[in-house]
Amino acid sequence: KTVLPVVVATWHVEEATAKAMDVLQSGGTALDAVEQGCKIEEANEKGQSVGKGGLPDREGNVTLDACIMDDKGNCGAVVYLKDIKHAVSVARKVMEDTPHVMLAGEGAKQFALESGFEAEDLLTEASKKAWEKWKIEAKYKPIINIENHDTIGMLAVDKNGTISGACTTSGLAYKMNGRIGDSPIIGSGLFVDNEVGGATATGLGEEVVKTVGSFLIVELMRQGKTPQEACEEAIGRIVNKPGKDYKDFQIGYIAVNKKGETGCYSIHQYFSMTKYQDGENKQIQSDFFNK
Ligand code: SD4
Repeated sequence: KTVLPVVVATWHVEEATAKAMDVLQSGGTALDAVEQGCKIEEANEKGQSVGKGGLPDREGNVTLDACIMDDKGNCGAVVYLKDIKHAVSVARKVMEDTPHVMLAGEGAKQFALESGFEAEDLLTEASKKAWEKWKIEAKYKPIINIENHDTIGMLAVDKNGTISGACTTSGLAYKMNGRIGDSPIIGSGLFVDNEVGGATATGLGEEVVKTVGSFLIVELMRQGKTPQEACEEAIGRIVNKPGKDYKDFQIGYIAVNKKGETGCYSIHQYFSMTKYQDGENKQIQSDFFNK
């Protein structure tokens, strides 16, 4: 049974995984595949947690976080990027065209504009309305599983076992101005090691950062765990922390290894992974801890 190539992504994003698989099958690299796949969701205005149409921070700013990592261990990231919807492509440019790994805010935007990206208002009418409604009570509480479509983290393994990954988000809705999550942090929201596999995260970023979740999953796979076992252990590190009330927040992890085996696990129900493998592109409901 053919298991390579394979593309996996967080949540229900079949269009994005189809795009990535298409890139792989037409001879593109795993890096091209994850970038092109993520761009589908960044351009989708209906998705209120990625790219254009993302929900703003509590002051009304839409700020994007993204990162990308290739099979050679190169990586690039942008944080607090305003007005440029394809944050994942800017992250790739940071990786390929600068001596740095991460650019933030004004500097990231300036670099994007100089690289030919177009500025546009990312706050859509629908997101503006949602924010105005939120302001009436202005209670900050991340809601678990807002919808089945959220931050996108994507991993692709080409037919030769070459792995790349990307992660892109507008972060948590109504976050404090200036807040950065896990999604652009290499090792937290995403990690790829071409010897072993890759992992990516969605959910309450603060908790992913505290446990360096994606790096942890890749290291567990290096020690012999399957992607599924590694995701479960990484969720275990979060839910078993003393005094942590995991009942109030969601985290979902997905992982793939070099052979094309995949896994996913979350704290609560309703997390899902989209997987394109062996001619089938489908959403898989994730098993979860809190039963
Ligand atoms: C963050 N992990 O900024 C992101 C948000 C997210 O589904 O995944 N939302 O913390």
